[in-house]
Amino acid sequence: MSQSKPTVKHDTLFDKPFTTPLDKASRFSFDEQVVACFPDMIRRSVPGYGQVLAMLPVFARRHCKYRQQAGNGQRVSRIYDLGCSLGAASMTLAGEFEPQDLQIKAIDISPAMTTEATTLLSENYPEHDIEVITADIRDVELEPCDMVILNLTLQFLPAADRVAVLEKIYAALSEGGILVLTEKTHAFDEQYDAWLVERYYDFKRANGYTEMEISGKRNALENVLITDTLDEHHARLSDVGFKRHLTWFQFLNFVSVVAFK
Ligand code: GEK
Repeated sequence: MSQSKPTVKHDTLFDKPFTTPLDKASRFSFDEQVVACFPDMIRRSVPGYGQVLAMLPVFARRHCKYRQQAGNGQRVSRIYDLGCSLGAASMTLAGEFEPQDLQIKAIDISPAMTTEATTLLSENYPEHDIEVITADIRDVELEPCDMVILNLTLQFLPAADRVAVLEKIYAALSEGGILVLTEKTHAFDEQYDAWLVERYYDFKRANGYTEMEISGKRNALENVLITDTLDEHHARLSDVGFKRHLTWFQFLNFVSVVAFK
């Protein structure tokens, strides 16, 4: 008796935004539809996403030590999570710190994201001092802080606005504070870049993405997600004043850099 080859079942619910041919033309935006599938999508499409998040509290322990004054007069470590989406970075930090030690300010421009982040963070960490703010990070004033997280966010800003945001972060950080900047990058060398991009698509295939989903997302992100090279990131960090910054993580075309003030 011949047995038919088992087909891999793929839950299309999670990839709804990129599954119809028409979506190829649609511009990517962080709306309700993206929010619904976001945690699954980001884990399956960003190499190292979980590992980078897991290290944030480790870095915070080393570099944040109650420098800032909270409203109640207590000293807290103030951390900004810029472009927080559903608050995964804030959630990871809250899970590793006592409520009285930490003040988190999580900012995102998308109301669909911040509405959901507010619910998730307040349900999971009701005792923690976490403020979720709907705003454009280009417009917000930053209070003095000990750590800033830009996890896959700078890449969505127009290239011309990136320096100003980093200057603002540098000015707000206290001496000894850190910025953790995680980004998708491209390689300067075309051949290397082609190899990295192809292996990145292999990574997505291995995580269950179909060809249509991969090409749909690539088209939707065109002109929305603009990558820099790793050298450009380091040069920009130097330009805004960071004297020391190093690449602590790289997985294919995704990198994370820590910059020390
Ligand atoms: C995570 N950090 O899960 N101001 C504020 N937010 C913005 C802006 C802006 N100008 N532009 C884009 N965003 C998260 C993941 S996702 C990465 C970050 C991704 C927001 C946008 O609304 C979205 O929520 C986030 O930046 C990027 O650790 O989807 O690849």
